[in-house]
Amino acid sequence: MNIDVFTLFPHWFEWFRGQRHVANALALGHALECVDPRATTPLGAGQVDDTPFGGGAGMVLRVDVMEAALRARYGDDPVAVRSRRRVIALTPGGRQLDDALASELAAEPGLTLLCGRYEGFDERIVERFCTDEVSIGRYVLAGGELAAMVVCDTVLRKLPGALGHADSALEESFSPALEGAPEYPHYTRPADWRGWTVPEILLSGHHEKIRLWRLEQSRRRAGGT
Ligand code: 6GU
Repeated sequence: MNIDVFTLFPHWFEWFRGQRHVANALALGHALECVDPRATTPLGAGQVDDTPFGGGAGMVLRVDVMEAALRARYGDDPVAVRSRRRVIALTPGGRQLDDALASELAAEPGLTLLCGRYEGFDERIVERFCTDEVSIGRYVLAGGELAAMVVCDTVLRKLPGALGHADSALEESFSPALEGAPEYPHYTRPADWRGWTVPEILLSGHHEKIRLWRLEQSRRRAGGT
């Protein structure tokens, strides 16, 4: 998997790249690279955005600037790039990210994430260059960078080998293995702390009963029973 993040703040991702599961994924041969549209802007003085037609607050990322950045990266018309690669605009009003979308994206060979700033993108960027619009929730962030990190985090941890334990990403909250429900509760030592004891079943060594108990707990958390 190779992920390209188009952002005006590439250095923000240096911290993210150091996270254990991200570093693991990169060591396995996956790539996470940042592209700064300011580096290839056809405008003077590093300009990348402009005031909105029709008036209003804020600045809008220009379509010519994003075209130049995408062309420089992929050596092709961005309109053609999107027919061979998932190109995602991070927007507050996009398709809401969930476990199913994360799994779908994790199956792609490559992802391009476009981070908007200020008032966001000129709509032609989204309409002509992108395959998807993704949001991480119904609230507004100052820019797409944190959302892009959230997408990268949940996608990269699904790649084989990114987590320490191979099964960690299989049976977790919202996964098909748990019927889309939240995960069951976990406990560790001490088995008794201030009289707060651990459910006895977990100490029984009875694997099948434990499996069924966990599934029931998970269903209960989903509001089932
Ligand atoms: Cl993807 N971008 C911004 N700016 N705000 C958001 C978001 C994305 N998802 C939720 N809020």
